[in-house]
Amino acid sequence: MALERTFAILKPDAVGRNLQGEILSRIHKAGFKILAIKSMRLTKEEATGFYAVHKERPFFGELIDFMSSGKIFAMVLEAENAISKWRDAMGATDPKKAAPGTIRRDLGTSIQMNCTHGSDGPETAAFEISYFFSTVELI
Ligand code: 3AN
Repeated sequence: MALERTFAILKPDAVGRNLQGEILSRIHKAGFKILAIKSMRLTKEEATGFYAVHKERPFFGELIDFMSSGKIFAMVLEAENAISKWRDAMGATDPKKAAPGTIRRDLGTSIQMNCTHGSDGPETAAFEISYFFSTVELI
């Protein structure tokens, strides 16, 4: 199995609660390599472009407000089966429904404030990585 890359975000709720160290430690223990990482605050326009696929959903406005409300950590993670492996480590979108031991179950506080984002497939991962990182940042 070839190495795969996925895109991850530590959302404003996680950074605001100073959970970066805890979540990065889980990422290392799960066997990912952090290929690239940056801390930034998204503008509403940048968040809207990132979440464009969700623009028809009823929570879109709230999602954009939340994702631009504070600093995030954006990351590219590398591992075998990185996309599904990171989604497994995060757990279900709703922390109440996420399996015990997952990041969202242990640290998330609501379906919106669920600490982390992860790409849901290879095409999404390619788009999301290129939205945040240039080729030279991924060498
Ligand atoms: P996931 O991030 O688990 O792939 P999606 O793609 O269904 O979940 O949703 C994208 C993001 O939108 C989620 N990470 C979550 O923060 C937010 N979200 C999803 N459903 C709701 C909801 N019912 N109310 C508020 N925010 C939501």
